[in-house]
Amino acid sequence: MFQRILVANRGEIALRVIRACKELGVEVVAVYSQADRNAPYLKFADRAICIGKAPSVDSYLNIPRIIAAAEVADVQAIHPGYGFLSENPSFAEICRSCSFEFIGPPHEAIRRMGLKTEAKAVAAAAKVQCVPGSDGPVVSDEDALVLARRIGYPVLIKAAAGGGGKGMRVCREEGSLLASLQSARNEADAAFKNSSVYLEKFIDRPRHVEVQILADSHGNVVHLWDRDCSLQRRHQKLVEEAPAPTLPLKVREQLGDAAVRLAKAAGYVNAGTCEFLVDSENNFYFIEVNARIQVEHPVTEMVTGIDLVKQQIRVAAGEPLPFTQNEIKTRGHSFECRINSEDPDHDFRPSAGKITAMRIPGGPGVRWDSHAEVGYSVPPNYDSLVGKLIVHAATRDEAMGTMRRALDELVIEGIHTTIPLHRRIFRNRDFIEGRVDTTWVERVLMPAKTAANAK
Ligand code: MV4
Repeated sequence: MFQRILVANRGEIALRVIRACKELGVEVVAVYSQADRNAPYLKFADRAICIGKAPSVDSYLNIPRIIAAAEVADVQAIHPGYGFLSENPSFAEICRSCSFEFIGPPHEAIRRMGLKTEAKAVAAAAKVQCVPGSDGPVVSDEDALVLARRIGYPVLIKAAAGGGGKGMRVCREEGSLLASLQSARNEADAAFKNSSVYLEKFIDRPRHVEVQILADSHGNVVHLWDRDCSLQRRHQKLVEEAPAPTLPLKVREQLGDAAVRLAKAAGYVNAGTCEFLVDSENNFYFIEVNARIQVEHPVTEMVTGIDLVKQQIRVAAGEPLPFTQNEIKTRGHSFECRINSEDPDHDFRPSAGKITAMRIPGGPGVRWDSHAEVGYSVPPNYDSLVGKLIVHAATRDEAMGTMRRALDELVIEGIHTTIPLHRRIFRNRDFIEGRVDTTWVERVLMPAKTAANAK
């Protein structure tokens, strides 16, 4: 096992990794930007090193400064958390060439999975069903017109280097295809410096189901079952749950098998996620791989009893997985609410500032993963996650009740948060009965105000 690890991240996930290191008896070095110099979690690390000014490009995205901190602190490994440099193949490669173990997949796997067209090709080779579409990037306008006609409208244009919905365009008829193609290419080029796009059949109102996988460096790959992350707004997830509700066990087993085949074909090591779209008839289609630990990993931890961050560290240290697929069962049901410092009444505008009062819920089946405390100021420079409220109970119904109760106990004052919205969601009939998809928040829960339906 490593003697000392550096955490190249901030906030909630930095604290989550620090906690895992402590439990493993591994020393842990935190890095921070000037905006985070008073962050309370830094005191839990054995050492904290300032790496630069508040803007991410000067700190959490600055590879030379992070490598310098790792050299100074003499660590053996670097955990990238999520976001920032976590899926940057160059960073993973530089870590390894500087003799720091990167606690994540091999850089080759990150690079390959970073291109959705490549990921789909690996999936197809592993006999994993993908959304019907162009096999690879669209090479010309003529190519696009022929392909779209073959796929059938509506089609979705996606950026090969994309993620989070950037560079995505729905196209409903041939007449608008070439203009949509051009605007998708422009957006992709601006966002990812890569204008490559591909086509897919547009799936109507899909659910977003993902499978957690874990692979060691000895060729063992297992899945830790599924999560449903359909409840989102503008590609920002609001609630996640495990297991995916309404999916028959048979389909869940097929999803898990597909994810393992894909991970094996990709030469994947460490923790990762295979994302699928599920249609109204429970057909599932692979769309992309997330080559990192995800924000919503706790719901999987609650139902499987496996600490994913500790497992990431053990696998990176060369240890084999301590369980086989048959030993991984899910027990009960888990929900997570992402509590953001945003004002849902004003288009989710970020609400930075000082937390003046706080009450953290407790009791049976409640977990609170957060770096925030009273007196902590949420800086305006980074994402707005202030905490994750996670519950676990024997059934989905009971977990709903636990979450409603925990949300009612939770108090955060001084900043606007999404807590009132989460309370509404857990009292909503459609949500309670599992009748939601990726368009539901914007379509049903909070339809955009127009002149006609304002007030
Ligand atoms: C789709 C889709 C419908 N049909 N692909 C959005 C971001 C990217 N990760 C994939 N996304 C989608 N791909 C086809 N062929 C609908 C979405 C989508 C979505 C997917 C997952 C979670 C939330 C979403 C919200 C809107 C659209």
